[in-house]
Amino acid sequence: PARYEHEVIEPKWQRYWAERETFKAIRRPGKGKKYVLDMFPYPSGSGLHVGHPEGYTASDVMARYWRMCDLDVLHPMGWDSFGLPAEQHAINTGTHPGVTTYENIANFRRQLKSLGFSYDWSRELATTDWDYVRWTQWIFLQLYKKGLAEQSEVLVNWCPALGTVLANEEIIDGKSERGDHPVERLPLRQWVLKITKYAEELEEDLKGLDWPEGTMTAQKLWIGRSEGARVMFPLACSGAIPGSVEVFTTRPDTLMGVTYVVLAPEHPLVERVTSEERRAAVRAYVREAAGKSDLDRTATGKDKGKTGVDTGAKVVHPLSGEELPIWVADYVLWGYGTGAVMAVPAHDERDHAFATIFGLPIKQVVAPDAGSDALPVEEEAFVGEGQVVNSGPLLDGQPTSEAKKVVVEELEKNERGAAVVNYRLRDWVFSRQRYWGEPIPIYFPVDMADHDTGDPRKDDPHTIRFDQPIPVEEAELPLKLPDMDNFAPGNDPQGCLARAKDWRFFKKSDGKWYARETNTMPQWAGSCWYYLRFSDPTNLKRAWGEEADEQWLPVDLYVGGQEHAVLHLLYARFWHKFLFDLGLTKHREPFLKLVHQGMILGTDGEKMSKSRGNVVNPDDVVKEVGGDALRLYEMFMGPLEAVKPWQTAQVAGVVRFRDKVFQLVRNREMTDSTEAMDDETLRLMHKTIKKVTQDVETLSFNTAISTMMIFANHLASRKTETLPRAAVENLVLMVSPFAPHLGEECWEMLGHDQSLACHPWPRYQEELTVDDVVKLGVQVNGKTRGEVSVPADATEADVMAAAMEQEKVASFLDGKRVVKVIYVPGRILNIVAK
Ligand code: ANZ
Repeated sequence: PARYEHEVIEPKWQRYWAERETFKAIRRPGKGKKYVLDMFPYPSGSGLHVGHPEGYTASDVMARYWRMCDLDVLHPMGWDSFGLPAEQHAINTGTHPGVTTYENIANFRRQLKSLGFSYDWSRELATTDWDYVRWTQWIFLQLYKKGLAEQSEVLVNWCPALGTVLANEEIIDGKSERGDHPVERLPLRQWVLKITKYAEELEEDLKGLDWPEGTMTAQKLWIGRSEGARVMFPLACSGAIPGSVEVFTTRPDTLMGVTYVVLAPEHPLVERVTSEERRAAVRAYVREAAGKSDLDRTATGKDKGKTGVDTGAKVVHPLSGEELPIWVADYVLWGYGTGAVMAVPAHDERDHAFATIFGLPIKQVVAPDAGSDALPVEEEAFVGEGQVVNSGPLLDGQPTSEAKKVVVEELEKNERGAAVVNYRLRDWVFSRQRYWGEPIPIYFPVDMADHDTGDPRKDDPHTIRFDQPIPVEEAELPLKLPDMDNFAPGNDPQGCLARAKDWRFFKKSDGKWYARETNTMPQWAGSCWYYLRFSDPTNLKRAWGEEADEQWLPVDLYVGGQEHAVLHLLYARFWHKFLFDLGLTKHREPFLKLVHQGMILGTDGEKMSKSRGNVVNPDDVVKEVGGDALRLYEMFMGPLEAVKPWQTAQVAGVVRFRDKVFQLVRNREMTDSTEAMDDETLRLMHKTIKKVTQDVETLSFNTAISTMMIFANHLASRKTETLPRAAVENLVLMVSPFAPHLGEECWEMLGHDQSLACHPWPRYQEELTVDDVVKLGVQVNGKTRGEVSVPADATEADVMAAAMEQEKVASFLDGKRVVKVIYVPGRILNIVAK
């Protein structure tokens, strides 16, 4: 028998789909829709790796399945094509990053097409396309106009090796996530997006999403909501300096245990309050602290000695009136809360370590509940909850939660504090000093020392007025990158674009000089809204239209890697909420259901990497066994979310299955006669349809495939020349989302002249999916009250559930407690109830 010639059959169907635009997304009146989205790839120079087709096949199975369920499906693909690797390559080779980027895209596109994904290719986009950049810049301008994009001098994470500023999210253990280079803290003028304005919504709206638990938790932790209070400690400098130290605390119940307060070294009060004798010591300390990372500063553990200095100044305790010393210490961070804390050494580990080193008093105000084995507070902080002690008649004896409320009420009454919610989330440092990114569409006036003859392009003396930003006119977008020969960042922290002087400086009709912003956007920008553009990719007048938003948004299923749990998914949600507030989308959240595919490891169980030499190249697999086999294999490897090793021997297994289906259709005659459909085949067919349908609905693709394998084996084992047509056709239809080329080829051989892409998905009859159905009498306290039909091998729990569905049985049990159940399979169910 002729073999399944994948090298001929697969390109044939790929051409067929392309020519007929089989997967063009169109909304029909009265039909439901599904928007199925993959996290679009960064088109790297090395092409697809086998991890890509895993998620892409999963989403493609769903897209194809939903089309067969008569739904309108939007399944697009594009390229997240700004970013460092292309730029690094450009720095190394001198080739413009745009050139390499579009070459890589062509290669990725070829590879994806060889796998038969049912994308609507007419919607393809790249974040580097100028007509896409135009709208990314436009959204930035909207953020700017609403006060959500602003400049600020921030202590940034400057990575000298990469020549750029990195977001906190891009740093792991004090090193850059990319390249593992050291990172320093440095003040720099930056553009910052005020994501913190959306902290509450970002946290709150997670509730309605069908996302993996771990990802929701990661986002929650990142947002870091904590409830507490702000407390004012007035300065006690005998009226010389008015003002107070304001702290944020999550434990207002411990207020009477405060023995000192601490300012972060960056706190503006430090200079003001420090006494003359202490000035030199405090200044030296502040200078030293500036070089340390937040991580080093907050590290806990016995070996991490706390450092600090006394300012010599004092505050007044807001309730007791006692005077307490003000210290400066770097374990208090200037970007969190108010940058100052009230120290309660008896009940906070960091304060305890600090007080122990500097001999500050430790005052217990919370007693553990009886039976606790907590050490005395002199030895170890008791951080748990309990009962208030040593805090006066108002508070003593109160449990922690109650005491928190009482203290806050008391503070509010005296105008010394209030309840507040605090978030760990920081604003998003949005500028990068790199070439290959979207230019930030802002410019600034230039003051020339001698305005008439000066030319800033010739380095004539000038000052750029960064304090007077001007947005580029929307009609002038996109603001394109200048051509350059050298893309290296260099050591000007204004970035490499600062060297493109002819681009940077320009004269307007007012005869004055202006300077463009030379920072570019971070790579995350383009992926913040690409799913919106897919709904309306060729719109020249707007980023996307209202109708497109109504037709396709939100994304119903989003498939992609877990590494994006926090960054991309949080940034995109932030932009989406902003766009929602502008009225540009009617949906509060962009991605309703999210699924992460598990990582595919090498055969050795190690992460695939060039250095280990265990990388499987999808091109090789396609060449050898075809795209369908790769798709089938990746879906058969195990549960989608699981981490799993590549096993070449198992590829042979799915190839045998594919060939078996092909040979069934090719070599046997089909008959419509009902006699050919014996009872066993009929029941197995309905069971298979039911199981495969349920498995696809829950993305349990590996068990769907094994169910189809059993059915294919059953059909192949029949010795007859002829096979029941319905059985074979249903098998072909069900296999087609997984192996679409095979599906189409078989469908054609079966005599159909149209693609099966939108053919109705097979249906099953429930009664034919159970083997032997038996009827059982149901008794309540010995009297027959109903009858249920259940499979002969039903468990007691199944039968009970079926019985409870009977209104009559349920009504006799109403208000009673079931004390015993007697179940005789095949005979009777007796429920004893009181
Ligand atoms: C007094 C206190 C007593 C505290 C106690 C804890 C236990 P989360 O939950 O993470 O929000 N804190 C506040 N601002 C800080 C800053 N800028 N740098 C370092 N630490 C800071 O943590 C809030 C708690 O962390 C606050 O509550 C404060 O210490 C400290 F028995 O105040 B607590």
